[in-house]
Amino acid sequence: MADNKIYTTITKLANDDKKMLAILVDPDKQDFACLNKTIANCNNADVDFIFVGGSLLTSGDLAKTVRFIKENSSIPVIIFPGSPNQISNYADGILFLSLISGRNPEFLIGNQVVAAPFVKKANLEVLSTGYMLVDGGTQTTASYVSNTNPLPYNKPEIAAVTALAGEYLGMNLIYIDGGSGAKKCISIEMVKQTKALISVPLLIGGGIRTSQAANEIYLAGADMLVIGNGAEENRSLITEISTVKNQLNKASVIKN
Ligand code: 1GP
Repeated sequence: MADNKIYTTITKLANDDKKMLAILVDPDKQDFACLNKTIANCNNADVDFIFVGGSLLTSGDLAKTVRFIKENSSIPVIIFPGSPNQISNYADGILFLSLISGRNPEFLIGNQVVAAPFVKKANLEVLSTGYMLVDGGTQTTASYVSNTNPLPYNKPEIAAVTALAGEYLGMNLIYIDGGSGAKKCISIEMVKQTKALISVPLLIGGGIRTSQAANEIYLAGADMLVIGNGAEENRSLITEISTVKNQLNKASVIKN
């Protein structure tokens, strides 16, 4: 059975008020030349995790992508699956997601039952994650494919209690996501209210395209940011957000 190395690292950093950065690679969106550049950027910056996955894979090959990253980087690779067939034993871990913002039983428990035996065989570290989609101003593939309504953007209190319910159900991480390519990032108020209510680490993603937005979301209480499209559109973003993260982490050492 896989150990709990990744979760131990995440909780230790979050408890020490240290911020983390994950870069999301969607195998459909990056060919290997492009992926090579992304990996180099991650290796040269201070990226904590590389997530791999997509709501719907049409052309990309998840297993080959994971393997290529593992051959070229020592950054832990975590699968962020859109479906039960996105599993690879070359990864270090997997976000075992339940889409708790939605009311579609297939994405709450059905797909998880299908995936469970394959995850066990792959010997991956399993990170139980309450996953919440929030309306980011455009319909995302994730909400379309999962056939769920995202949480309303301006209802931070619903997000906060949904996250709390996820924690009470035993989920070890909460991930609030505007979805890939969201027009608006998750609101500061939503991050603040959720962080105030839960005690497990909080991941925020979707539509983060500037280091300023990253800084604000970190300060509001996110423990980890997940950046996908922004890093593909602007090659310097990984370094810029990693610098912001390191500045905040230095400041937290001084504060403590
Ligand atoms: C999507 O949170 C991730 O699930 C990343 O979103 O691609 O918009 O950065 P972006």
